[in-house]
Amino acid sequence: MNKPEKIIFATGNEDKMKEIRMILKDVGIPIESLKDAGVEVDIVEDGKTFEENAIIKAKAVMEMTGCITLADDSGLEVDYINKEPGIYSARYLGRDTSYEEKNQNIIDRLKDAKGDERSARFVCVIAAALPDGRILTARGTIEGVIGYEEKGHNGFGYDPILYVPEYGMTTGEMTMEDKNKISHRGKALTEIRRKLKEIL
Ligand code: ITT
Repeated sequence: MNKPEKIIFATGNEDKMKEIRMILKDVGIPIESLKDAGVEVDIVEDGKTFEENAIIKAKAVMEMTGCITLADDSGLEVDYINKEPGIYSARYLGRDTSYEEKNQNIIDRLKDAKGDERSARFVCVIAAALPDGRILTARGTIEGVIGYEEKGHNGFGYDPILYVPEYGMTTGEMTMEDKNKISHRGKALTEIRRKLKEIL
């Protein structure tokens, strides 16, 4: 396949896009967000898994633009509450509810959970939809425990409550550079990049 002119990343989440740009900065192909590409679309994420939702987003934008399109579906799984909020992470308690409230709500729901019972992880699935119909996917996770209070002002979303014991801090206390080296998104992007390299 000829080297593509550009790759579209089908996300409307600017915080994700910042991390993605940093991780993919040396691929040598311009990466455009939906905004950069002038694509306005409201995609219904009605899949039952991160994989299904990532594929739905990537395919919809590839079909609209004819370009190779990547999409990220990600979220927080908290074991004590049956892996909630999971694929509903962005919609948990309503899209417009602040993350301060969402995070506090999760901390409150874990008030009786001790030690290992507080285990949780971020999951990220990246899908790539190619104009010839091929679909690739890659999954990355980062394991941690839910903290007893929010910590850190870096990152976004649920970062202040995922404490990573190995690093002695939450992902919200890490610099973006450090988070990207070990994060669910960093791992999934590295893997999808490897898979794309094999065929481009
Ligand atoms: P797009 O669908 O437009 O990409 P979105 O924010 O709706 O944006 P998702 O449906 O994949 O994306 O929801 C992901 C949510 O999971 C995100 O809004 C955060 O609440 C949470 N999340 C994902 N990655 C995260 C991270 O690295 N740090 C903190 N929270 C994260």
